[in-house]
Amino acid sequence: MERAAHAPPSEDWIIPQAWADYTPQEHATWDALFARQSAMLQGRAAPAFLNGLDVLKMGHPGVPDFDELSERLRALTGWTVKAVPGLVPDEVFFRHLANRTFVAGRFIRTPQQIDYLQEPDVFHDVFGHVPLLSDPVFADYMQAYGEGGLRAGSLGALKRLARLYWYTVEFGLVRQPEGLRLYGAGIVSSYGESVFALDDRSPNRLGFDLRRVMRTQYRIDDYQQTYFVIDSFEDLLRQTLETDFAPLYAGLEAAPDLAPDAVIASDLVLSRGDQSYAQRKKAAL
Ligand code: HBI
Ligand code: FE
Repeated sequence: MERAAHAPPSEDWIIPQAWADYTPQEHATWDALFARQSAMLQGRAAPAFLNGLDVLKMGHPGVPDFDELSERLRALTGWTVKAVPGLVPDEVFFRHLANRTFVAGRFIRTPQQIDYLQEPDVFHDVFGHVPLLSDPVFADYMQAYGEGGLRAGSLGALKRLARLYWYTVEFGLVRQPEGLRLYGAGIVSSYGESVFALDDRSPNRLGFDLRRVMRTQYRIDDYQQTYFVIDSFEDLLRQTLETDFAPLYAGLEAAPDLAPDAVIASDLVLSRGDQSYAQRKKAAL
């Protein structure tokens, strides 16, 4: 008999967080990750991110209770946080974003996975993604992204939107007067990549350009080979709201995809990496 596909818990995939079910070890894992990351991100993460940690009282001991977190967040930008079993179908994800609901995994990594895990756990989703949802401009960007996703429809467009999400929401850098700062959730929730993305000589750091990002492939299993730098969240939101995506997608059909480590003539190159990380990693094995 065919194994039943993983049936969704409900139409919107939302499940109870069951906060009371977290074990003392799971709370301790959150506390250890929070203490290490929030300390090392001072002077590294964008001020809006650090401000989000404060106003949402994320330093409170233990895994955040999504209902409490949502009350604070809703008062600031209308966003709420709901629990889901893990990654949900794009269409479901976009619909939640369009409704200002951020869906977060409730599980937390084991102590053995403290440095890296591939699928998003509650530390990646809540520590990584939620603080910036307290920033009104970024909150608008995330909703606009969700609405764009619902309009995307065709697979080709979904691929390009996924790249936009990847190189901004997950792995974006922002230019501040004092220098480059981190804002992507995949970076700020990772100790190693929070160092690598700003300090290492290996990756390229290129000025953000919507068309360029939508042509650029990405890897999901290791540090990024290129980071894109926005001038501000206002600029990112403006580009997203002002772009008519239909002709943009049509124009991109003729443009070949670019490899994750590519640099092309039209790029605004803030720093060109030597891509030495992969070699160093192999040598270290
Ligand atoms: N589901 N829970 C969850 N979290 C995500 O970040 C997520 C997702 N589904 C799809 C997805 N992200 C990406 O494909 C986005 O580009 C849509
Ligand atoms: Fe994420």
